[in-house]
Amino acid sequence: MTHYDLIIHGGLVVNADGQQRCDIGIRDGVIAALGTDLGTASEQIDATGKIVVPGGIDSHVHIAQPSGDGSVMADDFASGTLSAVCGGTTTVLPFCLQQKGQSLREVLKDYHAQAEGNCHADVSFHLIITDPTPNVLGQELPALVEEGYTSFKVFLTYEGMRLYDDEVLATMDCARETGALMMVHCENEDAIRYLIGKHEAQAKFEPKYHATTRPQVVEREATHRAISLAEVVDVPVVIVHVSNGPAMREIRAAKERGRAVVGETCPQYLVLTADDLDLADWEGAKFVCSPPPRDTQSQADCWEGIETGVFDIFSSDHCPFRYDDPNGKLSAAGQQSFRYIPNGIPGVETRLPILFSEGVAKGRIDLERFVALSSTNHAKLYGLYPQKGVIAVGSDADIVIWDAGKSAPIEQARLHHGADYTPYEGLHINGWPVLSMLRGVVVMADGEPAGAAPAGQHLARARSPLVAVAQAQL
Ligand code: DUC
Ligand code: ZN
Ligand code: ZN
Repeated sequence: MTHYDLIIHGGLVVNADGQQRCDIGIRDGVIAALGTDLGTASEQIDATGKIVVPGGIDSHVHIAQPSGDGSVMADDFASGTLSAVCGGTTTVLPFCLQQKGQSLREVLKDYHAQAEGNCHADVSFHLIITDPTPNVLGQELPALVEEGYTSFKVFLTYEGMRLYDDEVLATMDCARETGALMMVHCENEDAIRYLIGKHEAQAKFEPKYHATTRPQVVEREATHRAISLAEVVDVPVVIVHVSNGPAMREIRAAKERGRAVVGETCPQYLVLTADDLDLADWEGAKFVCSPPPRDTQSQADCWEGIETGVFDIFSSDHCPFRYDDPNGKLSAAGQQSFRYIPNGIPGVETRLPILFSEGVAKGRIDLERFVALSSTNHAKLYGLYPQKGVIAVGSDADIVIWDAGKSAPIEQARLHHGADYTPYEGLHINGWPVLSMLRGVVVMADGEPAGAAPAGQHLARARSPLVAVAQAQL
């Protein structure tokens, strides 16, 4: 009789392409069998009445990312990845931010040193390119793409980090040459700077003005431009953290023209609005992120994007800062003006409960779409499939068990990130992950860390199949 290290019994096993009630046999951290009457096992988990899905993949997180203004991120790799697994996410893709003048090797060395031995989830890095010198584009990136760093992001906003259009084109050309995947943060820096100047001239400094200086149109224009520049070079492009209907429709139109454009949205654009930035006593600072949360119409438009397939991936954009902290949202400068409030909110642990509760429990998406948006599409897009993103024989045993009947509000006291607040405090959630497993080892049980030593690994990634398709078409 076949023997396994572990069998998960009786759950409803859901993949992006279907569901079945079956047992899962796991050996050496890998899924070894699916079916019934599999044999014996050293350990058994009863998942009767529960939903069993591939471990979540969050392909957009920021961990231990330095900022030029002295603010300090609330999560290091230990707390950020522990928070991830407690929320049903077993693989994260954080960004390594190149500072101007820095070599990419230097950047990676630093992030790897911080991550090594500390991660509770598997990790694979994207790069952020802020200084696309001939050496970076001609030497460093091609070598790094070969080594498995197969995606990079550029900013169209933030003085000191944004790229100008000619630099974006050159970077896209490098992506095309090397077969890497480009991600773009789409907001028009010049328009934002103009609006900030006007606001400050009128002594408008409160957090709520973060939203009015970054209106929808600056995102829509930059989204249109990023898609157009990608068309000039003829590369696929990922438009990250889309917040509203007009930007969503730019992506839809491009897809309809046959362009390889992928849209990503995030929880903050489904359940927060700009009104949250208007809380008294500077509490609106807790919600400062870019693009900012919009309005209820934008929420509905983002849902439409999810339901109709304009958005292929759902990520957290976890970018945590403490609130009541001189290195966080309430820094000396941050209390003076919205423009200096550290930009980003925590969310790696709450991403999937929000998508499950607002999406599956409310009947907006089915379980298969939940799996696609939370795991499978990330794995496919970023070159991790089928090692990750699917419950199949041969795949890593990264498995999460969900209890659709567990009902409780999000509370800071129950989260595991390093931030001192959650922007989703009190949001009622129907359906919580109750067990997370990374390569066959239980890392979270009943919402709490299971006490396993940090065993997360860094994953070198294959090229995105999207790039391969685009290259084959040339
Ligand atoms: N962009 C991100 O992707 N995350 C945080 C801040 C930002 O501008
Ligand atoms: Zn961004
Ligand atoms: Zn981000």
